[in-house]
Amino acid sequence: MLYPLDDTIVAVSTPPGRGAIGIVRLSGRRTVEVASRVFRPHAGSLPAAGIPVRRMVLGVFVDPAGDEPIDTGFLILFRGPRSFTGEDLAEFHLHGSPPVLRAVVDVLTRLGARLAQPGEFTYRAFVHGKIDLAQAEALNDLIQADALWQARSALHHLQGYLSRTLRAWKEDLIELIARYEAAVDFGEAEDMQFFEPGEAERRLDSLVGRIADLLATYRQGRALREGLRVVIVGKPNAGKSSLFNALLREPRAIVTPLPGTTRDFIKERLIVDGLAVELVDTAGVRPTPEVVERLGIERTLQQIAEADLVLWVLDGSVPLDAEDDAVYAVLRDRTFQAFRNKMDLPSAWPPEAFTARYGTPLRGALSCETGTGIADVMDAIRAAVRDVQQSWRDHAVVVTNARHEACLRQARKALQRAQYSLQTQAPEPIVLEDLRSALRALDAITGETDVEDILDRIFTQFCIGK
Ligand SMILES: Nc1nc2c(ncn2[C@@H]2O[C@H](COP(=O)(O)OP(=O)(O)OP(=O)(O)O)[C@@H](O)[C@H]2O)c(=O)[nH]1
Ligand SMILES: [Mg+2]
Repeated sequence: MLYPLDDTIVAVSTPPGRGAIGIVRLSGRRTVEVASRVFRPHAGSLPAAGIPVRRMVLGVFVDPAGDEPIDTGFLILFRGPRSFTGEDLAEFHLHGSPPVLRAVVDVLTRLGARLAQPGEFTYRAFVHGKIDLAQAEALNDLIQADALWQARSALHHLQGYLSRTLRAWKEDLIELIARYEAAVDFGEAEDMQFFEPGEAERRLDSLVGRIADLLATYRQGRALREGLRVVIVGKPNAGKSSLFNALLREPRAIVTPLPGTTRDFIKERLIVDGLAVELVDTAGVRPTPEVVERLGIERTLQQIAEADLVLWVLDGSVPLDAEDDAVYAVLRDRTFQAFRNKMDLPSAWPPEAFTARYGTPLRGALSCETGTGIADVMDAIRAAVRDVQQSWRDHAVVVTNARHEACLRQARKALQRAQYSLQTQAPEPIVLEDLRSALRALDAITGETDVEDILDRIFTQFCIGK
């Protein structure tokens, strides 16, 4: 147990600071008793039966020690299990005045409530089965979101779309396991047929296919939750930091005429059409750098490897040279958008020279000095943002969380081992081992590890009848 469950917890649930309202939550078995001692409903607002459930009741919050009023406000009472935490829960909607909220919490702790630990209300919701682990994570993502699409995709998971998909797959897997269990336990003795020929293989193939499809959504899904990674690369002095600043509309990165100014990458967050974008300025890539610069370049390579979109900035005022070739060498195996910078200066090469040298055309031309063409770069970012949003619309469920992705990979790996065992006609217990480990991996996403489920299947679904 992460936190104890048998006491009553209290916390201010609105953010610290002053506001029109402040909400204090109380949850646990003594909620009704404690709430009745501190809250005096206004005359007429209370039916004879006591505080009504799931209704806002107007009244006064008092300190029962001296019968001193602390604030007027509302009480909403929820009775477990029909509450967020799954147990009795009270919300006091008071004025958002820090001393008032502090006094209310003091009174409630004096009456026996304990100050809640971080996430403790949600933990209780999880333990009481109101939400699963993936939903608890989604709830946190929703609260932590700083772009609308982060919130939107988190809400989707909070509403249980991922959980329901996984549940259906787990049921298929449990059925498969149940039949194998039966085959191991009873098969030989009873000479019973637990699978049609080829049926186990078909079921496994279908599961592996569905998991692979879901895994394929992660590339875009990660961008929904963590932000789209846009990395600016190019040779030293090309104007990468200038572009970075222009996109951010603030002089965040140092710009100088000296090549090798940016030594380490710099990240800044930007919201583009409701999606978080992590913009990364990097150290210029060149073939023969000195030590510090070389370390910077290694980091640039790392950033490129993790990028969702690579913007290659070229200097149009100096000839294409070995330094540009060095940049191309690290980009050749991936997609990038190339922009020729410094178009306010006399041109040292025609656009076709780029195509001839690197086999792909420039995406555009710009000048960080005059601002021309910055909008085209923004359009390239917008297009990548739209791809992520479209991918979300195109899929019923998208994996956004690295932990979920790792679990899915594990599950797929175990199922692939089982496929291999089937092909090579390995004994049933070996197949079973991998099926069970795949189930554990899927269970880890939603946070249930349920052998009972498997046992149930055997005894309720199969009429072994002895
Ligand atoms: N005329 C002109 N100068 C530019 C333009 N963009 C950048 N510069 C200048 O080019 C020089 C290098 O710019 P930076 O933005 O520091 O280049 P960088 O690619 O970040 O360089 P490193 O960090 O050294 O790799 C600076 O003197 C800028 O003022 C442009 O569009 N036109
Ligand atoms: Mg720079």
